[in-house]
Amino acid sequence: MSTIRGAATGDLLSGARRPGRGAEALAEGAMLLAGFAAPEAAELMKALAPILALAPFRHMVTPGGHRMSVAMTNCGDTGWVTDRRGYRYDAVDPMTKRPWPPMPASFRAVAIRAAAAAGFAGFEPDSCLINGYEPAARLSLHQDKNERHFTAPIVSVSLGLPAIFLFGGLRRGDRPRRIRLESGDVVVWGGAARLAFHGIERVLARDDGPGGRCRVNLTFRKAL
Ligand code: MD3
Ligand code: FE
Repeated sequence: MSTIRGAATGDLLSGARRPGRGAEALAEGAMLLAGFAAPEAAELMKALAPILALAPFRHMVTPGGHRMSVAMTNCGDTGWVTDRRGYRYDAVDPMTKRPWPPMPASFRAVAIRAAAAAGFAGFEPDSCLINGYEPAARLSLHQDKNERHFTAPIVSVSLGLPAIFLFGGLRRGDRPRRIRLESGDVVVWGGAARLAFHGIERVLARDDGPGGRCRVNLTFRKAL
C-alpha cells in the first residue's frame, strides 16, 4: 500500500478524524495514524480500570524462563499468554481461571475505525492484549506469529508515556527503524508488514506533567 486508500481517505484527509499529525505509510501495509485516538485516550484509559480489576497486570514468563519486564493482561474472547509451556492464546486467564473480561465497545470501535482508515475494512478483532510499561520496561524484537491466520491486520493504540518503537524487516537481522510513538497514536500493521520484526526499545519517561508514569499499549488482533 503506497498511501492512504479506500473509503476512509476522505475522512482522513479532511482532518475531521485527524486531530494529530496525520497519516504516514511506514512501509508496505504499515500505516501510522498519528493522534488518531488522541480525542478518546482518556476514555480508553478509563475503560481500562474495570478490566484490570478483573484481570490484573502481571509479568508473564517466557518459555525460556525469563520474566517479561512488560506487564500484560487481555480482554476479549481470547488472550495472548506465555509461560514455561509456550506462547499461545487462551480463552481463560491462567491467573484467575476465569474468561478474560469482555472487550469494551470503545476499544473495539477505535480498532475497527483505525483499520478501515488504513484500508482494512471489516476488521473483526477477537483479542486485545494490554501491555503496561513502566519506564524501565522493554520488549525485544519479535514477530507476532501465534495467531491462526496472518491475513487480518494488527492494530496498536499507544496511551500514556511516549516510547521508541523498533520497526524491523522480515528477518531478525534487518536493521530496525526507530519510531517515536505518542499517546493517541495508532499503527495498523497488515499486508507485508504483518510479519515484520518489531519491539519497544525504551519508554521516554517524563518527570513532569499530569497523568500516570507508564505507557499502555492496546494490541488488537484477530487471533482465532
Ligand atoms: C509490527 N507490542 O504485544 S505494538 C506485542 O507497544 C507488541 O506494546 C508492542 O509488539 C507494544 O506483540 C508494539 C505494535 C505492533 C504490534 C504488532 C505488530 C507492531 C507490529 C505486528 C507486526 C509488525
Ligand atoms: Fe508484537
